[in-house]
Amino acid sequence: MYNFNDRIVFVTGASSGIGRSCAVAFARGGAHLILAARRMERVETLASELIAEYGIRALPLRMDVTDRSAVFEAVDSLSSEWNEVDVLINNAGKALGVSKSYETSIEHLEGMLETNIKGLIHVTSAVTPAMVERNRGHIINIGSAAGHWVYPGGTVYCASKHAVRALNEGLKMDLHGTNVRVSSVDPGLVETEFSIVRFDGDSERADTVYAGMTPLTPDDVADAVLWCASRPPHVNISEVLMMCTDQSHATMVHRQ
Ligand code: NDP
Ligand code: 8X3
Repeated sequence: MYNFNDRIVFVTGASSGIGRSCAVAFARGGAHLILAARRMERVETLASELIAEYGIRALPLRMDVTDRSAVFEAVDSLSSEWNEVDVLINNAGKALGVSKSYETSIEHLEGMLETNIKGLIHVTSAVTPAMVERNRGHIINIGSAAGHWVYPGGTVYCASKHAVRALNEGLKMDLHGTNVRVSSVDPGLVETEFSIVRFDGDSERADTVYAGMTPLTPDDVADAVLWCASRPPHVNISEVLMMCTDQSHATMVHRQ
């Protein structure tokens, strides 16, 4: 059990999957949580559950990371109880479709770039200056195996996650000489609502992604995030590339 007593942890995309698991894991460690997502009712319910279960503080925050001014307004208006963020988990993200990029709607292509790249930049730019001022903090980006490899049907999603990897590397250099840490946790297949979103709500098709194999769970990824955040202050984990045992490369998945 790691001790995050009284630390402030800000999770984007806390309403589902990896973000939700991160919220639970850090709450178990005693952290206070800012739970951001567009689906407010979900983060409200999660906040109530975590407060009741772990006796921590939790702040549900309606936030669309693609809305630059809304992100800055939300971060700037955090009260003194909440505005000293110790750990920012940039998790909000999505893939849309598996068609060839030139056969995918431009709205879907832009949706991935807006959320996965610009959304992450918005939140990071809003939160990082106060970390630099306090000379402490940790930004943990949820990248992807898709930031290491490109696979057919994932051109723009993979491009967005390659960009996250570059942002992760560059941000560490931007913060060189400060005590603010930057890490990326880059999973392969994780069973969440990710594929349901990718296939526009078609959960039967989403199930086929994980058929006959044992994917990572969102809790597995949250474990890695917690591990990065719990290293001693002089240790910065740059990136963690993790896949389930059944996955050996982007498209190399062992199925029974
Ligand atoms: P889910 O679909 O379960 O969760 C995605 C989360 O992102 C939701 O909480 C959603 O909240 C939030 N989100 C999406 N768009 C926005 C937005 N515009 N503003 C704010 N929040 C947003 O998927 P995962 O948990 O799997 O995905 C989390 C991250 O993990 C993503 O960055 C994804 O790319 C990455 N990842 C996922 C893998 C997988 O196989 N599942 C593997 C590797 C990386 P809401 O809709 O309420 O706003
Ligand atoms: C999500 C994992 O393999 O579907 O980032 O791209 S994958």
